[in-house]
This record gives sequence, C-alpha cells and structure tokens, in this order.
Amino acid sequence: MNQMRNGDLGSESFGACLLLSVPEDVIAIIARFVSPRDICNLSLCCKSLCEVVDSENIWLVQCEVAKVLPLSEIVQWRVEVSCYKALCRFLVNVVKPLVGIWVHQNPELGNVVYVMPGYLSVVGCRIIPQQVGPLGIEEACVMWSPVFEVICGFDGSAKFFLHGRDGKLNCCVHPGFVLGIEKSCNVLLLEVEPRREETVLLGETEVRFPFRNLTFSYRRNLLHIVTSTVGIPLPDLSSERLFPTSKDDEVVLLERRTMLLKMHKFGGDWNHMNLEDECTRIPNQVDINKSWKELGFDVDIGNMDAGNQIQGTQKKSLSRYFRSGIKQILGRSSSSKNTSSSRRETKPWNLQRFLSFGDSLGLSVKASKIKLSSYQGWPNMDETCFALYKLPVKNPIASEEYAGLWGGTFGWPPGTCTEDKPGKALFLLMLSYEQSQDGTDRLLIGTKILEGTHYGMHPNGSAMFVIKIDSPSFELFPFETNGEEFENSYEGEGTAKGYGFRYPGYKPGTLFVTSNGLLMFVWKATKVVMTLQRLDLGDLLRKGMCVPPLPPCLNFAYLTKCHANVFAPERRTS
Ligand SMILES: *[C@@H]1O[C@H](CO)[C@@H](O)[C@H](O)[C@H]1NC(C)=O
Ligand SMILES: *[C@@H]1O[C@H](CO)[C@@H](O)[C@H](O)[C@H]1NC(C)=O
Ligand SMILES: *[C@@H]1O[C@H](CO)[C@@H](O)[C@H](O)[C@H]1NC(C)=O
Ligand SMILES: *[C@@H]1O[C@H](CO)[C@@H](O)[C@H](O)[C@H]1NC(C)=O
Ligand SMILES: CC(=O)N[C@H]1CO[C@H](CO)[C@@H](O)[C@@H]1O
Repeated sequence: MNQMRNGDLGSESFGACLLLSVPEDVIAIIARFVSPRDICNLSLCCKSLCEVVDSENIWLVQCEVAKVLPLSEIVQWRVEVSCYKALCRFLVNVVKPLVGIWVHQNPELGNVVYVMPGYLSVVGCRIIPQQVGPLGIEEACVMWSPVFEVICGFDGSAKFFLHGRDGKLNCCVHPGFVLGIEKSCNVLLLEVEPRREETVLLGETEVRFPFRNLTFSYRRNLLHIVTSTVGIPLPDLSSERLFPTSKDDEVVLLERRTMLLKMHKFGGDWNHMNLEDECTRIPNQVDINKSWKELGFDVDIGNMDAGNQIQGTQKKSLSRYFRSGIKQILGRSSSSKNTSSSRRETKPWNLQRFLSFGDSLGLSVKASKIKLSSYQGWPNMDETCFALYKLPVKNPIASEEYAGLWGGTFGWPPGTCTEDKPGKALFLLMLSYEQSQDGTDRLLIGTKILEGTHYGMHPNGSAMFVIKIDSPSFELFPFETNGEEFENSYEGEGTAKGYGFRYPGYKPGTLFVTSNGLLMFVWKATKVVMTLQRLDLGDLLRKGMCVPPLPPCLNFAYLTKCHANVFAPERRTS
C-alpha cells in the first residue's frame, strides 16, 4: 500500500517517502508531539503527504493536545464546525491564550473577569463582589455578570461580542471584530477600528494612527458612540446560557449560538434572516461622518485642512450626553471627576488621522503582549485604558504547593454565620512565591484579587498576608479544631489598619495548614481568622447566578478611583 502511495514521488522527496511508509496510527502518535504549524508545513510538502497529515484524526489529536477542552466537548463542538482543523484553529488561537483571570484596578469594584470555554466559544464573566451564605463558598450561588464572548464560526473564525446594558436597562450584545490574539498575551484591549468597505491599498508611507494614541476623552467617546449604535437587545436574560450547565442544555445553547452568529452577520435585522442569506450591507458599523458630527464638530471631516477654524467650534453636546449617562452609574464619584478634558483639546488632528483610515467604525478587541511591571503579583496598569490585564496565576508544584487561586472568608469554623450577619464577604486570593528583597527568605504572598465588601478596606492588589514559608511557627491554633488535623504552620504577617487607604500596615500572624488542604491565617493580637480553600472558578460560575451587566464600556473595565462596590444593592436599584 505504501508502495502505491509514494509511487509518484521523485527521489528528492525521500524524507516524505519515509513518512508515508509509517502506518497512520503511528503518525497520529507522532502528531501529538508536533505543533499545528508543523502539520500545516508538512501538508504543504506534497499532495500525498497532505492527505496523510491533514486528516480529521490528526487534527482531533491537535485539539486534544491544546488541553483547553475535555475530549467529550471537543467531539460535541466538532458537530457545529466544518472540520477538526477549523476547531483546532479556534482552540489554539482564541481559547487557549484567553483562558484565565483578567483584572483591572480596584478588585473591590468587581474588576475580576474570569475567561473560560463556553459552548463553541470562550466567555468572560465578571465575578461580582458579594457575600456567601452559611453553607460556605462551595455551596454558594455566586453572582456573575457577562462581559464578553468570542464565538467560533463554522470555519473556526472568531466573532467578538461585548455585553452591556443600554440606557433603558435592556441587556445587549455589541458585535465586533477580533483584531489578533497573541499566544502569550497579557493585555486585552477594547478599541474602535476604522473600516473600509473595500480594501484600498495603502501607500507605504501611510501609517495607521493607533487607537491607543488618541487622548482618553476621544477614546472614551468613540467607544461610547460605537457601542450605543451597534448594541442589539438580547431577547431574554433569564435564558442566558454562556456556558453549558447541565446535559440537556445543548438545544438552547445551539439556538443561542445561531442567534449570535446571525447578529454578527446581519446586525439588528438578524431575526428575519437565515445564516445562509447573503448580507447586503455591512452591519454593526457606525458611519464616520456621523460620528464626527456626534463628537461635536461642525465642520465636515473632509474640510478639515484649515486647522484653526475647528478651534472652538466643537460642540459640547456629546460630552454632556455622555456625562449624564455615566452619572447614573458612577453615582457620587462622577461629581468629583473633572470631565472637562474633552473640551480642552480642540485640535482634533490625531482624531482625524485616526478616522481617515475608513468610512465606518466598528468595535474591536485585541489581545497583545506588552511589557508589564508588577508588584506582589499584581500588574501595574494604565488607569485610562479600557483594558483587562492577565494575572499570572501559577499552578501548584512540589516546591510551591500553595501556589494558585484560593477563595476565602473571615471566621472560624468556615461557614459559620450569625443571625445579624447572615453572609460573609467572599475573598479571592492569588498565592504566589517570591524571594524577599534581601534574598534571605522565601515568601508566600497572598494577593487580594477580589474583596466582597461594599467598600474597599485596603488598596487593590495588596497582600492580605506575607508568610516566611521556610520559618515554621510554634503557635497553637487558638480555637477548637473543628475536627481538622493541623499539619503545618508558618510565621508571617497580615494586612491591618495602616496609614490611610493606600498604605496598609502589617501585623504578625500565623498561617496554619490542615490535612484537608484548608489554609487559615490568624492575626496574633486580634485572633481574627481568614480561612482559605482552593477554588475552581469555572465550577463556581456554572452553579452561580447571572445578573445584568454594567453599561458596555464600563462592563469591560470599570475605570474609576472610587473604592465602593458598584454592584452593591443600593446602587443596582437606581
Ligand atoms: C513553517 O513554514 C514557514 C514558511 O512557510 C516558516 O516560516 C516556519 O518557520 C515553518 N515553521 C516551522 C515550525 O517549521
Ligand atoms: C503612538 O504612540 C507610541 C508611544 O506612545 C509612539 O511610539 C508611536 O510613534 C505613536 N504612533 C503614531 C502614529 O503617532
Ligand atoms: C463623508 O463626508 C465626505 C465629505 O466630507 C464625503 O466625501 C464622503 O463620501 C462621506 N462618507 C460617507 C460614508 O458618507
Ligand atoms: C475642572 O476643570 C475646570 C477647568 O479646567 C476647573 O475650572 C474646575 O475647577 C475643575 N473642577 C474640578 C472639580 O477639579
Ligand atoms: C486606589 C489605589 O490605591 N490604586 C492603586 C492600585 O495599585 C497601583 C499599583 O499597582 C497604584 O498605582 C494605584 O494607585
């Protein structure tokens, strides 16, 4: 049989012959150890090799090797895409780089977005600062809110949707484009992208003016114009199924995916269309001339050459409109914010340069790798950017057994609540190892990434505790053991009231470890206990409850310096 296969090969493809003589099941095993790109390159070598290598079996193996989805779901997803190769494209290029924990400043505001596989999609869900009931974290019905989704098209292409509610409090999706996802991305940027109906060849000297180089007020206003135009109301939030929760969900999930694909293809008219229909106009775009007017300029964008004429003619309409919209959500904090920056900057040359690359505007998302400094595991972030930053959460290994994500509440035994305090604030902590600055100690740092209180007590990303992991403690656990066996304890210090909000102080304490894998940090003087357990956020979300999102741009990254929970009940009702 092999003889027949490579009969047409010349002597120059001896290497290919060698591969062709290998049985298919062996090739499938070899395929586990090569990258998708290798396979593409191999299949380019010659036709017969292409037939062997570019097969469903080989690409199924590649989907498995990506390790983002269990085999049962890979097989289930395959039914709705053209082939395993297309599915692999989505899993490797979209799902794998995005899955993880993404944050912005001030975790007490709920700026924690967990990205996980959905149904033929990858979904981002905000975990809301909240309390958990007497049954503890495991049994808690955790509240979450949809932030974004990237849906896998029939050919493995990626379709972006931003979630958010509109002025009438309807929940909407805002279709947009995925403008590239780098494999080791650490920042996810929400942007506006000028688009042309026909691709015009740009002159070599023409450089696109990047969105991120615009001033904050233009970026914010452009995002606002586009999201308020392209938003499509979702029929019913109660039927929101971003990810499978039980086995009999599949029909609902499939219907929802079809709806989203239609919305992406046809925009607001989706309901009257079939996916096979031709699209007659470009949906989900905003006319640039219209946006220019909405940004408050009287002069035509085409007649912009006489520069100084523009000065002073910019109307205040949009910023006023925007401010009244944002006030509702920001509540108190907006009055202290000075929103006059958009008025100051009246020479919109950069804006014009940016807009000149298209005739319409669309929403886009981009995942890039940038150089980020960090402090105690928490990235230093740009506070004027609609961006999410990936937290480098480490998996536990033998020498760093406590590394990773933990959930916690105050009190011992865990889960006990009193009548006047029926719930307990849910904390999420990231545990990571670092060398102390003088290099003498190995430290275990518990960085706070979510604080379920109504008002932040300590700065964002601050350490709840810092443990000298090589210094055993001889303290005894100061309470009843509640049937737990204590295995280890270490010396350290925990955050305590310090100098102002920005500079928490630290007081001595002990970290106890039980044989069941619970961690307890006990402050020595006050005997306050924080109890931690390992969490599977995906599991928690699947058992949780979906609540309505914030307005679209804020829903992506909540940019404000106020230290209050924007989801706290008194705010949500207004
Ligand atoms: C695959 O081929 C491309 C050019 O066709 C080359 O740039 C790339 O390095 C090759 N990749 C691998 C993994 O060999
Ligand atoms: C955009 O800003 C970056 C740095 O902030 C700069 O290097 C780049 O030249 C700018 N691009 C344009 C087109 O102005
Ligand atoms: C926008 O306005 C310019 C003139 O300022 C015009 O040439 C162009 O066709 C307009 N574009 C659209 C899409 O209406
Ligand atoms: C906002 O800016 C304007 C002009 O730049 C200034 O007059 C006003 O005092 C500022 N308001 C606050 C609250 O900082
Ligand atoms: C409000 C606040 O304290 N923000 C701080 C969050 O952390 C960064 C450093 O990571 C500080 O620069 C911010 O001031």
